[in-house]
Parts: sequence; C-alpha cells; structure tokens
Amino acid sequence: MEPAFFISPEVTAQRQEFYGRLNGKNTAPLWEALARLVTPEPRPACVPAAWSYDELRPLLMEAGRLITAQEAERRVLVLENPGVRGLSQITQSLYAGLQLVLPGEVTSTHRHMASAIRLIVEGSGAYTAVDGERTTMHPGDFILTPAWTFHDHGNASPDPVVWLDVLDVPIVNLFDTSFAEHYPDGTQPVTETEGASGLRYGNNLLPYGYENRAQARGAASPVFTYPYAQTRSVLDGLRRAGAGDPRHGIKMQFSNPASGGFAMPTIAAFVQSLPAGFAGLPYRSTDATIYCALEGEGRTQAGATELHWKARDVFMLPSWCPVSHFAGPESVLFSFSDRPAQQALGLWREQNID
Ligand code: 1HN
Repeated sequence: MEPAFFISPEVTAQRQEFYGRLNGKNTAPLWEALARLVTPEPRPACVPAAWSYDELRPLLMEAGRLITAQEAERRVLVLENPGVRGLSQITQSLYAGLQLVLPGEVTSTHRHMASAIRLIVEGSGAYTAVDGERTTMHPGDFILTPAWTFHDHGNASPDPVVWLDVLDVPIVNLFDTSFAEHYPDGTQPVTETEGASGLRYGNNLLPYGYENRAQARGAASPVFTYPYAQTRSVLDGLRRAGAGDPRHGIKMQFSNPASGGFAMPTIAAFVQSLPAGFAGLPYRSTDATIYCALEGEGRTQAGATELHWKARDVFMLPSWCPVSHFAGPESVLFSFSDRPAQQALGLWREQNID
C-alpha cells in the first residue's frame, strides 16, 4: 500500500482543546480528515470474497422451509462482503443475493427505484414478469428489471429455482432517491406475448419510432432477457474463430440494442469464456466486480487472496484489486459491476498489469 498522500499533523494539547470547541459547533479541522478523505489510490473497505453454492444451497432450502416467498416478499440470502458486514452490500455500490422460488410459489408485484439484474443459477421454467411481459428462466439466462418497472416472479415448474440478484440499492440510497410501491391489486396482469420485447429489439431491428418508446425505460435496455442459449452460441462461435484476450479470454458485454451502450445505466454485465488451462495475465479496474461461474472450475488470484470457484459459485473483487483468472476445464464466468455509473461520472480507470 502506498503511504497516505496527505500527512496527518501532530495533535498537540492546544490543538486538541481547539478541536473540542470546534466539535461543539458541528465543525471539524479538515487537516485531521484529509488523509482519510483523499487517498492516492482506492482504499476499499470491501475485501475479496467467495460464496460456495454447495455450502449455501442447503441453507437456501432451509429458508424455503422456514418462510414462504409471500411472507418474505422476496426469499433471498444476502451475500454480504466480509469487510462491510451488516450493510447488505457485496461491493461499496452494489447489493447481491441468492433468491429461491419454490414450485407453486408466486411473489407479489412491486417496483422500486433500484435497478436489478438476475442471473439464473439453478432450475428451469420459473418466470419473471417485467411491466406485463413474462420471460421463462433457464440457467445462464440474464434478465433485467429496470428501475421503476413492476415485477414479480413465479415458479410453475416442479423444481426449485434459484438466481443471483444484483441491485444498485447502495447507489440509490447514496443519493437518497429511494421510492417503492406495491402493484395496486396484487399481481400485475400479463399484457404482452412472451418474447415480444426480444422480437422488437433483439434481432438487429428496431421498431419504427423506437426513440420515443425506448425512453420510457430511461437508459435501460428494452430487451430485458438475454437467454443463455444465445449467449453460449456466440461464445462457442467466437471460440472457434480465435483465441481471445490474454487477460479476459473471450469477453463480451451485454448491451442495450437501442443505444449500443450498457444494458443498464448503473450495472454493467459481462460474460467471458476461458479456454481449458487458461492462465490470465493480471488486470485491475476501479469497478469492484461480482463474478458468478456458470460452467467449469478454476481459481482467481485477487491481489494476495486466492479464490477457488466452480459452476454456480459467486465471488467478488474490490476496486483496483489485481485480478487474474485460471481455468481448469473450459469455463464461463458472468460478471457485474457499477462501471456504467463510474464512466458516466468520469471516474473509471483500468490498468493492464505487466
Ligand atoms: C427485489 O425487489 C428483488 O424483486 C430481489 O426479486 C432482491 C433486494 C433489495 C431490494 C429489492 C426482487 C431485492 C429486491
């Protein structure tokens, strides 16, 4: 770690007495706080961490016996970063959790200012509905719930369904801009054919006059589901076409087809394919990143910490932490971060190490 950029001056008895009188007037000397406020590099409170699906799944199923999805509103085990326990944060800016919906369950419809993404981890055949359109979930499907859209989930399949939720709750609360409400009468009606938004926006075509319509969802993509079958066939094709990047393997960014930018204004989503035996060079960026392994097995060097993962595990790296991935068999990693928010504010940096 580099030394503090600003030096903390000596606290003499005379100064201490003065600070006491300042304190009484709701003021404080900047020169005592500066080294903490302005650091020469990011000093994240979050630490590299991993959550093993094999360890969490029995607890999630136990939660399923203890509380219904109705009573809980959402039955989720929050993934708390060990460096900031009790704040419901996996990174400084993002919330993450594993949600369980059991066969036959439905959740209530609500909406909030926080944006959500979901990555299906286990089970097929449940659905999420977003503003009247349902989408059926399969492992690896990546689904958006843009800010202020009414959403609910249901599971008519015979098996439990589990997915990773990532929300920008800490960002919304940083700005004190949280609003939330239930749908007026229980569950919202289905008003769209399944697949309609994908047909309209997901095939290199845009509806005539889309500029006006797409604005209804702000900067979020009007495509709200990115099926893994499609994602996987793109990765397969690209793998056949070439080797990929020495740090990232074959890495793709989920995009908003109406703007070309990120799929969500605050949350970036990526998917990367690492060939068998991949040994990645180190890299770092200021966006703390949440990973979920979809296929394969490997390890990730996170600064001095080694994180081991296999399919369905979640792990994270804090801001500016050097990351290098090592794959055993061919592996697929999804990842999520606040990169779009940092870039919009001119804060984002990256560095190839070596
Ligand atoms: C939420 O609305 C869901 O709709 C999941 O499934 C997790 C965590 C915090 C705030 C709202 C959902 C959430 C959430």
